[in-house]
Amino acid sequence: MKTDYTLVDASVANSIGLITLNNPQKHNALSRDLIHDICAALESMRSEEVRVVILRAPAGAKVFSAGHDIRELPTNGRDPLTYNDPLRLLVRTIEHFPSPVIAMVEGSVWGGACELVMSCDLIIAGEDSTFAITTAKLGVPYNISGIQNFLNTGGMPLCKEMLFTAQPLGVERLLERGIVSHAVPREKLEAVTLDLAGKIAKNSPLVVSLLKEELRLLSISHNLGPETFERVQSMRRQIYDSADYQEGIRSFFERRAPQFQGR
Ligand code: LCV
Repeated sequence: MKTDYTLVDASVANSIGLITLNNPQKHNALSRDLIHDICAALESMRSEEVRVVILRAPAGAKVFSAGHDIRELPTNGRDPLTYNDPLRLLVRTIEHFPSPVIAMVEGSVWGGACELVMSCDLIIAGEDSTFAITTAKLGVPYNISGIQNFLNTGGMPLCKEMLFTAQPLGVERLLERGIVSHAVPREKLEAVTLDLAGKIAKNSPLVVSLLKEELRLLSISHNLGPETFERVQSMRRQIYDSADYQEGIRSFFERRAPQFQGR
């Protein structure tokens, strides 16, 4: 199996794949290159007939992932989150991967990385981990399939709080909603995750794969009509063409709070 990636470490043992995000200098920001390596490692594991994949950051990480690489957000009037953007491709790759992907989270999770871990089939988290969906703080018009993923996972009240406040929530809030399956001390995180992965790996991979696809299809069974979708897209275009969008990104790099003007 290919294991020499630049920004992730990948290995397989006992039919369990392990992908470790490994760009600590940028807090595992979900850049095009990091996402490429994650997807390549997943494709390599598909051919290895891996039965479960664990996605993690290095042990002791302060930040699991800082979310979308803000440096890669376009500021020239292009939609920042379109169907073929790396983050969207990664979410769909995980959703369509034939075996369960477990997010083993320690540290803080930001922005699109929340959607990344929520697109995984299970989340096992350290009891000091936090989750922040930052789209409103950064001024980015999140795309509607991403919002659907948050809603399918988190439910309306918690999604509204996370999206409208853009503030980090402690893992206990996600645990009580069942978004996070287990919250454990960091020193137990690896053992609990591997134990769960082992239980899945012992079962019929054909049936587990079928169950994953059945559940995915049922979770997206309600769709928007074309006109409604286009109306939402026109709302998003007004935002990524706005001064507020530019201000949100500029404020991050200038290390100051954004001053949004509502235009
Ligand atoms: C590029 C980064 C990033 C980063 N991109 O360390 O959900 S949406 O719609 O918002 C979506 C578009 C999305 O996901 O947007 C990204 C959302 N992410 C965030 O808002 C988190 C941004 N990062 C932070 O707030 C801090 O970096 C945290 C709290 C993660 C860590 O703070 P700390 O003080 O420990 P620094 O901020 O100094 O970051 C270290 C280096 O990583 C870069 C950051 O620019 C810095 O680079 P330099 O050393 O070159 O200055 N970095 C961090 N996050 N998302 N680059």
